[in-house]
Amino acid sequence: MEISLENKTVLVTGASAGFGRACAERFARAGARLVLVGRRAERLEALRRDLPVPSLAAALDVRDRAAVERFVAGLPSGFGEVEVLVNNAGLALGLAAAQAASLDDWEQMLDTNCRGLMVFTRALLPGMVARGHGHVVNVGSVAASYPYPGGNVYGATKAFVHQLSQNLKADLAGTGVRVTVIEPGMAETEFSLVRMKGDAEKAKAVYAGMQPLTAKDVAEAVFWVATRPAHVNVNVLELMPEAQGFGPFTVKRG
Ligand code: NDP
Ligand code: 8X3
Repeated sequence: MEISLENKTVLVTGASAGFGRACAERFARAGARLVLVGRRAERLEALRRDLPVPSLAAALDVRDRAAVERFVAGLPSGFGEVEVLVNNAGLALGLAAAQAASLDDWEQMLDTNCRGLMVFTRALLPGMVARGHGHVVNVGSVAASYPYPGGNVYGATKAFVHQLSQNLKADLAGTGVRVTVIEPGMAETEFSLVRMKGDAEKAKAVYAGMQPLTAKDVAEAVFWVATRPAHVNVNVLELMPEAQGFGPFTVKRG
């Protein structure tokens, strides 16, 4: 039977924009209680006010391990028993070739996309296992599997997310706790604006002349995996715009 998330707590990281915000709205439509995490407090607060369900906004940088651990340990009653963790906060910074890329950008991607996800997961798993149910939904990317020029460390962080998700599944089999990695292709959110360091024209050009995925498309996928019957674990769900495909191998001649 499809799982009901009514009155269950769903914690979404990166809820101030894009996929995270759309996930919060989707789960709220099903009556879930929401914990909204991100750095931009006003955005989270505005979303919290708009949601028709009990929700909690937490301005938190997922890179701050101590702050995340404190936050999870201090979740108030009614929000402490997290049923679904959507590890979505993440970013790509730049498209420079490895030999020219910024090491600071690389570190920020690693700390956000990998460490942040790791700390939230580790903090919430013991409770899920003790209760005998729960679901960790990690947002990966097609960049985990298909390399492209300038993808370097971003793709590597998403390969980490893919492999960690599979290894979590290996550890958690039989505990009642499920693990899924959702791996989208191009989707129009603030992702490219962040990657292009605020250059709106460059960001818009990424989606010119094609129909990208929307945040809602991805949120539907997250919601779908989280509401499958309890005995069903969707391990990996990869989705792309119809207009996106795979590049051929490049060969530099001469
Ligand atoms: P957005 O830029 O629209 O949203 C990213 C979210 O992550 C924001 O809410 C942002 O909030 C949050 N975030 C970033 N850094 C931190 C941090 N240090 N601490 C807390 N929150 C943080 O992008 P998307 O919605 O597109 O991206 C969401 C996820 O999806 C990312 O992991 C991304 O890699 C992945 N993805 C995106 C694709 C795309 O084409 N859009 C495709 C495949 C995967 P704030 O700035 O307020 O902290
Ligand atoms: C984001 C999708 O193709 O820009 O993860 O890497 S892509």
